[in-house]
Amino acid sequence: MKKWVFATNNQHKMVEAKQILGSFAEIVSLNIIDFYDDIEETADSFEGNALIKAKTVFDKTGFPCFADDSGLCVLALNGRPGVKSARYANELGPVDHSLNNQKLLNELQSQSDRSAFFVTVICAYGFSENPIYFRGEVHGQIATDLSGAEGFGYDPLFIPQGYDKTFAELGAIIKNSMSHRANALNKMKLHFS
Ligand code: ITT
Repeated sequence: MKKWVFATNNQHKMVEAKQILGSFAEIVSLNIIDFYDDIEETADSFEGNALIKAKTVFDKTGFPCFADDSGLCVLALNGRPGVKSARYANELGPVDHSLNNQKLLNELQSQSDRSAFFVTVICAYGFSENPIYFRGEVHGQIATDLSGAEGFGYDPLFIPQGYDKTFAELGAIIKNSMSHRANALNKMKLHFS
C-alpha cells in the first residue's frame, strides 16, 4: 500500500481522509515524520495556502506530501468566510468553531438567500516536477439554527443539497460520500491510480 504524508494539524481532516481513501493509501501524520512547526497560511486563495502547507513540509523533511486548504463560501456574504473560515470570528486568536458559527448566524439573520458551498483544494507536492491541485466542492444551504453533534467546524450549520439535515446530523458515512473533501481526495486518488 502507498504511504502518503498528510500535511495537516487538523485531526478531523485526518480521520475523514483515512475513511475516504480507505485501502488506497496509508495516511501518515506530521508527527511520524518529526514535523511539529506551525505553518502560517498567508495566501489569499485556497490554492495558495494548500501550496504553502505542502511545500513547507516537503522543503523541511524531503517527504512528498499533500495538504488540504478548505473553507465555507456564503453567497450572500460575497464568498466569506472563504479562505478565512478557520479564524472568521477571531482573526488573530485561536480557532473557535462555536464563535464562528454564531457569527455566521448573526451575519445571515436578515438574509433570505442562505446558499453556500464548502471548498477543499488539495495540493500534492514532491510527487512530480510541479505541484498538483485537486479541487472539490459541495453545495447547499446554511441552516437557521445549529443541529447535530458529528463532524467539526461549520458542519452543524451546513445542509447539503438534496437533504434536510446538517452534515453534523447526517454523520461521517454520508458526509464522506459527498463532501468537498471527498470530491477533492477522490480526484487525487484517480490521478495516482
Ligand atoms: P490544517 O491547515 O492544519 O490542515 P486547519 O483546520 O487550519 O487545518 P484550514 O486552514 O483549511 O484548516 O481551515 C479550515 C476551516 O474551514 C476549518 O477550521 C473549518 O472552520 C472550516 N472547514 C473546512 N472543512 C470543513 C468541514 O469539512 N466541515 C466543517 N467545516 C470545515
